[in-house]
Amino acid sequence: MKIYLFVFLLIIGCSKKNENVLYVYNWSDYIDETVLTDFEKEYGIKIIYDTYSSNEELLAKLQAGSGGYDVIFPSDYMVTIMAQNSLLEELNIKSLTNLKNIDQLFLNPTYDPEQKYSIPYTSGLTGIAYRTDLVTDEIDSWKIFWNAKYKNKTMLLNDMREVYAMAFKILGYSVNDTDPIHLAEAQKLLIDQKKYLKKYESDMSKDFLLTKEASIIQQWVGDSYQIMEQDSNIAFVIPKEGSIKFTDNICIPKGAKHKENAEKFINYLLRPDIAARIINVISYSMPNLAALPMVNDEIKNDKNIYPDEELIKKYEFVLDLGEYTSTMEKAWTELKSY
Ligand code: SPD
Repeated sequence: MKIYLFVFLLIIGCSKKNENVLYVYNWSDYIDETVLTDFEKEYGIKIIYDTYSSNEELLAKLQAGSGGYDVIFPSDYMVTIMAQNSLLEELNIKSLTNLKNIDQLFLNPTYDPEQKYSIPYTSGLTGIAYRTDLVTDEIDSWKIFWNAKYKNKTMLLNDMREVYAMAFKILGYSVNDTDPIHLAEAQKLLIDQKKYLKKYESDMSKDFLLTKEASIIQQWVGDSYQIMEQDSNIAFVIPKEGSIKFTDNICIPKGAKHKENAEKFINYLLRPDIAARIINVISYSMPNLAALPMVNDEIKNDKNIYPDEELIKKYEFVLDLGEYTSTMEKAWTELKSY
């Protein structure tokens, strides 16, 4: 009898313990880690944190049914794809009392018009980070990646949509172009660029720039600013041709085992003090209006981080390309193995 009681209590104990966890899967370098430990202390919920570096990597993980995550951070177009593929839980909006802090302009976006599945987290742009002590040319265009002077010193994001967006913009097309002839033109351009490319790399390219193994990298704004803080010889520029602007979002994947904890965490991230701490560390803007007074002046006054419409008039949101995605994926696989 005693042994049954012991096993019963053990099972209850284990299941109780398991309830106090939260599996978070986020982009690399996209949180202030002290915010995570403070959440653990405040809510008594242990966070198991893991990172990825592209929307496609996140999608593949969810489609494979692996991970067991409770909170994820897909970009705009990826919210659409995931919702269409029943990969997201509907949010209990009533539990998100801090949603009031979010700028109305970011609510009910075209990629989630009823705000069923996603809450906006950050927004940003893709541009060029470079070393001012190694680059002698003035940079204002993506074309710098084809300059033979920087052979083996350039790096592009390991991200299909970002790389083709850059090529499309040089050619004068939309980042969402679906004409196979235009794709072939972009492919030719990108194959030619491989002569000068060190690697397609999203996260580590920042370290390559810091150690001077790379001189010019395609990078997202906040990630660039994170290394600019470490080295004053690094600068960031918005290319004149334009590229991708994005909103990344907080979502709960379908079948998440700790949905209530996930909603507590989302509501916590929407708190003004927490949002401000994250912005001050990651250097991406967040649509949290109530956080702004606590955001460092050099961040909130920086036009690359909080851009005006004029600066980004050639920037576009990525859209889901539907069936055409597989055509682009085939080209991307060929390009990488070229
Ligand atoms: N280190 C975090 C980078 C987040 C970039 N997300 C947006 C990707 C849009 N293609």
